Amino acid sequence: MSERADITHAIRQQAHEVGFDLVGFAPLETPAHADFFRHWLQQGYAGEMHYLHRTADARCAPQQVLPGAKSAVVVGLNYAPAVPMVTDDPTRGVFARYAFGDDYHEVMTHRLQQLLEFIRQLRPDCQAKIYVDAGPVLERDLAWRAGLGWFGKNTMLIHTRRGSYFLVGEILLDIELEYDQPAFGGCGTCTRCIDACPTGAIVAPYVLDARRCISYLTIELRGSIPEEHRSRLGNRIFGCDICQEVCPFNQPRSHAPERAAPTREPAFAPREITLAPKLVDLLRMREEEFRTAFRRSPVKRAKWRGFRRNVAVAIGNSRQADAIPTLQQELAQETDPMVREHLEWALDRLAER
Ligand code: B12
Ligand code: SF4
Ligand code: SF4
Repeated sequence: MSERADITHAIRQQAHEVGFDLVGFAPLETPAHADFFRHWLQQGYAGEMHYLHRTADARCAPQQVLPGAKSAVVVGLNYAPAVPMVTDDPTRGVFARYAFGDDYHEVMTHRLQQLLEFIRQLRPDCQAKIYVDAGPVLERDLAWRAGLGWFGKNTMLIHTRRGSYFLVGEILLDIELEYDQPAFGGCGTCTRCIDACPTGAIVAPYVLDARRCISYLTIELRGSIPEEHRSRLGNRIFGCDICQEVCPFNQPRSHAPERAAPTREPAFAPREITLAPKLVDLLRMREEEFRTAFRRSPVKRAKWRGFRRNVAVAIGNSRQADAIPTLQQELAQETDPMVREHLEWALDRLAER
């Protein structure tokens, strides 16, 4: 075996050793789907995620992100929880699975640092950069190129045997490695995710209008949630997994028991508060309690006011008239006009019933 093959093999083994479920290797080239990404931005589908526009050039030229970079080690970490999801009680909030435990940015960055230490034992002088989600990298394209999964019509990266409940991170390196083949697979004639999306956010196969996606509306959007979408949010208060829940590649089968199998990552173990909490209890939380409950959790990204906005909408959708006094109490003390407007909307909705 060549030295390059030896190093690649050793990194692959170590990546599993430090806890990653998937690992692959890609050359750093212009992303195959760069033009699609630019077209997507031009259509306005990114909404208020201006950082995607600002970093578009870097995303389409990953070689520039680290001078001399040649390769990427791309990893996937399974986050499927071991506990069953409760989604059908409208008085209880539903968090996206990836937000049940600790923040994956921290968890994966820490594990990638461990992996990089190992790589530096093999190649002490190599230059490297670690990214998890937040870097100027088209991660799905890179992970596809590294063989981790193919693109579903819901735009998720899907691993044929494991499904799509995995997160992506990478180490860019200035050394050459032995590269994997791009992932191969497809949805066939299935359209379940497109049919199930409550807000019609998958506007065509492989095309997601983020402005309509519940994940964007409950996490990224800072201001008011457009009224036309509020009733469709149901009880999803942080992110959304519906287009993954219905996907056949996330249903375990005898030939693919790893699909949606529980994560091995202890940091992703669910916090009590993320397991079907009562919506009225969440609305009664004070800011300090919110900060404590969601310290080092992805949920803090929504910020206190965004979180209250989301909970108010879910209560409005809950048909629970006995939530009216709580809404009134919260309205009496709420000073933020944006949150007030959502509390009023919820009161109106419950009064209609
Ligand atoms: C912005 C963003 C969002 C936005 C927009 C999502 C979107 N689909 O574009 C919002 C806020 C809505 C979002 C939601 C979610 N996100 Co997000 N998000 C990102 C982020 C930061 C950038 C994605 C991006 O550039 N979008 C623009 C589109 C055009 O690019 P793309 O999604 O990469 O899609 C590629 C393919 O579709 C391909 N392509 C295009 N057309 C075609 C056509 C064909 C035929 C084919 C084969 C391919 C193909 O080209 C595109 C460019 O590479 C990435 C992290 C990163 N740095 O890349 C995470 C990321 C994509 N998100 C992730 C996750 C987990 C989620 C959620 C599941 C969270 C949740 N539960 O709420 C949802 C899923 C919603 C969904 N169905 O996509 C993971 C996905 C892992 C995976 N297995 O796919 C990522 C990679 C973060 C990570 N580090 O793990 N997200
Ligand atoms: S995450 Fe939810 S809202 Fe977004 S595309 Fe999937 S099903 Fe639709
Ligand atoms: S639900 Fe069907 S169409 Fe959607 S991603 Fe899964 S296999 Fe593809």
